[in-house]
Amino acid sequence: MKTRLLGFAGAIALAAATLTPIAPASAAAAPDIPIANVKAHLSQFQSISNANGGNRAHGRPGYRASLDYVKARLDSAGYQTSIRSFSYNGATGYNLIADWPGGDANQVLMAGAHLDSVRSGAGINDNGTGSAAILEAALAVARSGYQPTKHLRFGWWGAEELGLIGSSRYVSSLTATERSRIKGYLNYDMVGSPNAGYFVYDGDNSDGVGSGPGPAGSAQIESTINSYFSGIGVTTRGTDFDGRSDYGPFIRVGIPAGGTFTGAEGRKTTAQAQLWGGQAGVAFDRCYHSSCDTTSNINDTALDRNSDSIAHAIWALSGPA
Ligand code: DPN
Ligand code: ZN
Ligand code: CA
Repeated sequence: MKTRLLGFAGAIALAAATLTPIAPASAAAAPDIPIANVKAHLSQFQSISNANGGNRAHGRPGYRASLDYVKARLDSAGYQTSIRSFSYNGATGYNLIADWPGGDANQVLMAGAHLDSVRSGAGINDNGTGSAAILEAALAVARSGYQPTKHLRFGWWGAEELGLIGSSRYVSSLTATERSRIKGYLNYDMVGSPNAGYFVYDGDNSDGVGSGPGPAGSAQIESTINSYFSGIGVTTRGTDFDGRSDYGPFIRVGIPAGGTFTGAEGRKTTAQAQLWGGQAGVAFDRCYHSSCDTTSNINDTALDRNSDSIAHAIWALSGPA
């Protein structure tokens, strides 16, 4: 036995060395999110729409079928899922909440996307993309066996298109204590626009215009997302918390929020086309809220980059502080 020859001082030194961590604790790296998997979910949403009267809207069978699809994938990956129903406009709506077992229940990181479409079409960019991307990020958590410091929760919202109904109902269902446990909310609504911009919610109001800064902590979310994009050489621009998506109910109660967006009916400027490519003077999504928002209405590069940014944000924000 070598230790017998070390003597007292040597044995202490060996014990100290054994107790010294080999490397400082650091967050595990986020996996690459396979774009093919995200697109497979979009194909499923398209098929669901086709089989259910051409949409996935609140109160229509295509909405519930979309929810059942997402829930089944999460259940088989080991998530604890629950369907929260609500009633709106004479119809039953549903949110889907999925919790990844483990992590600190007092520190919750949440990611969400609206799962409903408008009645005019399948809603593949708006918002099959956000729904599919966070689903695939959730499945990547399960595949990698990631055990984050924070507790992870995902939400798919109903009836966003009718005025952020599902997300509002969810937030108002929480007690003050439950709200205070949510340390961050990441929102993904339209992340594959065909004439894509790379927008990140302007948590710190660094541009000084539009809505003010988000709740404290929103700036950190924004910079975490921006660090992913700068690492792949993509310049982002801020987009205001103008209340048009499901982060609205969260920031109203003081929950820090962030996320990405690739543009809706607004037109890409010349400066933006120089920055990102695509067509100046054309809408980011020409099929916004129309019947042509199908699986053909997707910019794969934008969807891929945004999906990877979601994994990056989830891993970075849920790991050791
Ligand atoms: N909330 C989107 C819609 O469902 O119509 C549009 C939108 C998304 C606008 C994100 C701004 C930011
Ligand atoms: Zn929409
Ligand atoms: Ca601003």
